[in-house]
Amino acid sequence: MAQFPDLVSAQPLTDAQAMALAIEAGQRVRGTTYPNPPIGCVILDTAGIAVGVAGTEPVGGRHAEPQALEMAGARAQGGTAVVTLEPCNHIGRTPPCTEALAAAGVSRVIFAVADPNPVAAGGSEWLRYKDIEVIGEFQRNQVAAGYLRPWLHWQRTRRPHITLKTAGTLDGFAAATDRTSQWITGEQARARVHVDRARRQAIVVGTGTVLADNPRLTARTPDGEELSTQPLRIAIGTSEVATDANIRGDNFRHIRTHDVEVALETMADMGLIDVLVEGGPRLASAFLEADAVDAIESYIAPAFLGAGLPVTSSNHETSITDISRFRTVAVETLGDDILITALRSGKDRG
Ligand code: AOF
Ligand code: ZN
Repeated sequence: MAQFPDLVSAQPLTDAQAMALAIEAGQRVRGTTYPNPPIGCVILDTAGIAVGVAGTEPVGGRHAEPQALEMAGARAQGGTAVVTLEPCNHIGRTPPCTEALAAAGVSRVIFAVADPNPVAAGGSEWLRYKDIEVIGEFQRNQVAAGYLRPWLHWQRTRRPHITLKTAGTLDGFAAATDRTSQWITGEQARARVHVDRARRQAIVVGTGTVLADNPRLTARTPDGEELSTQPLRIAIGTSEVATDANIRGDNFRHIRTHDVEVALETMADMGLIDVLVEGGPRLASAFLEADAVDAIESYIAPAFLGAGLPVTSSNHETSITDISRFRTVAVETLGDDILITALRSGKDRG
């Protein structure tokens, strides 16, 4: 069940506020629904009060809409459904959401992103045919450039969406020369990294980093307890991973290649949609040079090391035309640190 009673409202909401709530609901189920997209749905009663809020259940379970409708009960009659994705119009693993919305007597549907999946698309037309008012593309970019981006990328390309996470000082070092890195970024930034890991399907590092740092790559609370969702842990590279390495366990995979294209294809075959690459510097550079990085999440500490392990490290000579430039979509302050989220745009990237 992915119903969120704590998100229902006491006051009437504007459509924009309702969409923000739907985005929050979708965000909460991110990492638990793949290969289905993490979708949020809010049902507003005739007064505009949010009486049902839900997100997609794990695959095979219910979509967001029927769960939000269940919460709303009779109060959905004459109300509005606000959804982050166009309601599906197909009998897949579950019945069509369009029919559930019509049966509940909803008179208006607002969604952010049209469903690019040809099998599920066509919801708008069907709802309009049933005399339900449909407003599409409402705050589309907030959702399309936000947490739905990996799934949309996968729908277009059938390849995983790669987010590169870096953490370092203002002079671009991820660790000191002796590889100690413990307290470069502060507690808030580290807590955020762990929550972010739990939302992904896989966390990737190079085998060099596995050898040097022996990371666990689990998603944990600040007290060290493992979070309920744990992504796959993948090592990429040709070096052996020791039988007692911390990264090993049920959800460990080793992709034995140095070739980013091969690694991407292997991850696509594994059905991965939302992948976080965490380094080290060689792997980060290899992904950047292959233009395989779709988004970056860069944590920067207001500190200098002067020397150490760089955030990225390439063997190739570069000139300014080789620069990998991204478009900043968010800058957040986490304690003393800042987090820059930026997207690669261009071909196939929306
Ligand atoms: C919605 N609401 O919450 C989600 C939707 O196999 P199924 O039946 O689960 O359908 C999967 C497709 O449904 C998926 O590819 C996408 O197009 C849509 N997902 N649609 O109305 C939801 N998760
Ligand atoms: Zn549906």
